[in-house]
Formats: sequence, C-alpha cells, structure tokens
Amino acid sequence: MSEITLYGSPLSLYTGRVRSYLIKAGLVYREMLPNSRHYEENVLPQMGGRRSIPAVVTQSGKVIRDGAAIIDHYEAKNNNAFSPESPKQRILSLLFDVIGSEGLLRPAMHYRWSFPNENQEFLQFHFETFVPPQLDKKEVVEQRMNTMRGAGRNFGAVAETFALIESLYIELTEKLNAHFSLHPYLLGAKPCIGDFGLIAPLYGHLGRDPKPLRLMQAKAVCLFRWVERMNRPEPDIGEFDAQNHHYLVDDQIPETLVDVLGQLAIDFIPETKAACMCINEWLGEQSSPEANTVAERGVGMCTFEVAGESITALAQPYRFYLLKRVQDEYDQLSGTDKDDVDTLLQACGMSELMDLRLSREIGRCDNREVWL
Ligand SMILES: N[C@@H](CCC(=O)N[C@@H](CS)C(=O)NCC(=O)O)C(=O)O
Repeated sequence: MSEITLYGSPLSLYTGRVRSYLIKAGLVYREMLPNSRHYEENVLPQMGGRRSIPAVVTQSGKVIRDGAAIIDHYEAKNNNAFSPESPKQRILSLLFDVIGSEGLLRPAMHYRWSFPNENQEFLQFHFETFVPPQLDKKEVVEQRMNTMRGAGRNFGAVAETFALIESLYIELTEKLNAHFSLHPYLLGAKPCIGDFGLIAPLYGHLGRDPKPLRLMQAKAVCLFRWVERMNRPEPDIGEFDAQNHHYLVDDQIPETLVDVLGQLAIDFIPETKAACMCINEWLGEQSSPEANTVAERGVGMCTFEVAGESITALAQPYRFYLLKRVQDEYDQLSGTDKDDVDTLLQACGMSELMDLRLSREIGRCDNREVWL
C-alpha cells in the first residue's frame, strides 16, 4: 500500500499540528516540500486555489488541504482515538485546538521575526528549501520572508506590542511548564485533539527557531519535553510515575490546566470579541455573498485592549470556523454536564466564547473554507 504524502515544512506552524497527529496515530507518511513539478502540476490544482501547507495526498490519492480537515479525515477513520469522551475534557480539547491554531500567532511571529541576530541564518536556510531550482533563490527568498514579516505585523506583532507579547508568553510558558511537570499531555497520559492544536505554534516556531527554543529549554524544561514527546511515536513518558496511556479518569481537569487557560484568555477573549464584531459588521455590509463564496483569511483589522494596551490585528473567519466546533459541542450539553462545563469555563475566564458567534456559518467546499 502506498504511504501518505504530507506536503509541509519543518518550519511551518500548521504542518507541525498534522505531523504530530500522523506520528501519534501511527500512520506511515512521507513529508515533502511543496516545491516539485509534481506538486505544481498534480497537487496544487486540487487545493482550491490556495497555496498553503499542510496538505496531504492520502493513500487513495485524495488531496486534502487544511490541518483541521486532514486531522478530521484521519480521526474519523481512527475511531476518534484522540477525542476524549467526557464533557469537560471534550470541550477543553476542542478549545485548545482553536487557541493553539489561531490564538498564539503573535508570540509565534514575534519570536521568529524580531530576533534576526539569532534566527536569520536558520530562517534563510529553510526559506531557500522552498524555492524550486529554476527560480532565483535570493530574490524569491527575500520576497517571501518579507511577506511573512508583514503577516506578523498583521497579527499585531509590532514594536509597540513586543514587550506585552513577551510578558504574556513568558507567563504562559511558566504555566504550561507547571502543567507538564505533572502530566505528560493536556488531559493526562494520552494526547487529545487540543494537544495537536497547541503543538502548532509551540513546535514549528516557538519550539524550534533558535531564539525561542533556547528560551524554552532554559526556562521551561517540562514544556520542552512535551514538544519533544508530541513528535515521537512512543508515549515518551519516562519521567512520570504513572505509565498508563489514557486520559484522566472521571472527566478530571487539572488545576494547572485551568491556570493555563486563564492566562490564554487575557488576549484570546478581547481579540475574539473584537474579531467577531468586525466580521459580523463586514458580513452585514456584503450584499449576501452567494453560498460557497470563499471565506478569505482576513476580512478587516480589529482593535482591542489587552492589559491596558491597544493591539490591532487581522479579523480571521477561520478562528470562528474552529470555535464553532466548541460551541456545537457546548450546545449539545444539558443538566449537570452543562452546569459543570459552565463552571469550568467561568474558572478559565472563557465563558464569553460560547456567545461569540458569526451571523453566517463557515463550511468547506473544494478544499476551501466557504461561507455557507
Ligand atoms: N488553516 C490552514 C492554515 C495553513 C497556513 O496558513 N499555512 C501557512 C504555513 S504554516 C502557509 O501556507 N502560509 C502561506 C499562505 O497562507 O499563503 C491550516 O490549518 O492548514
């Protein structure tokens, strides 16, 4: 049987999420850079007009673009092996998937692009590997690196916010470190969908680029060990007493995880509120886009306050595409399950998220996110 081809890069945030899933699910894959003639002629045309990584070609030859769609595809085949079954754990798993995928772009971009002395040579090497042989490497690399620097600014990583981004990130690493000193993964001794979301920024950028890697190794060893663990096929939990491979029993949520979410809420909540308002306003101004119109990565800039400082960032519909999964799960709850989840979300400072909904739903068509 042929293997799965994963088009991605070691440097890529979103590739890290899918790679880790494939590794932990025991799926045989081969990673390729998206720079070959075969990719241009046979794979790209099936990606809905968006040149993004990761994309996979499945064993049966189907092309899937987008990390969430790829993981959904294999999770469905895999009996939902990485989706916990109890209510609080299910909600937090999906919540970490959103926050990991969309909520840590500022530190990921800042620690990559604001430290040229430490990172330049490393980044230059990787950007060169993307360039097909027939093109002028120097020119293309410079242009692509500038585009990504610009993307960082678009996510709100500008000189005025650097100090705030760093202080939020350092506190987050301390809280994650405290959690991973007690538990191998977010919800116990087995990774969940939320771990795969969270590894996206914490591997490709923050756990691999020279500047933030050193920081993590020096200040947050247990977090660094989780990053390693997420990229290994075996459980890699030697330092823990308990050697089981399951989620915590009785729907337990460790206090350390509540602390992590409380920290993440500091900017995730104001940004999500502002983005929700901005996208809904934008939707209101459109003359009812036809069903299946592509939902672009950003529809405008929104401004919000974090710890007394103002941040301006791209309002991204994709955040709400993933958040809807948490909200759908939440909407199915009733009775004590709902009460318990409400109490938990309150303790994490995340309750407001359940009400932040777009006026139009996002789905997928031809490998793109679209307005339904
Ligand atoms: N929602 C997509 C986002 C993928 C994405 O933005 N990937 C980056 C690299 S980490 C990329 O390809 N950027 C280039 C672009 O979007 O044009 C996913 O989760 O796969």
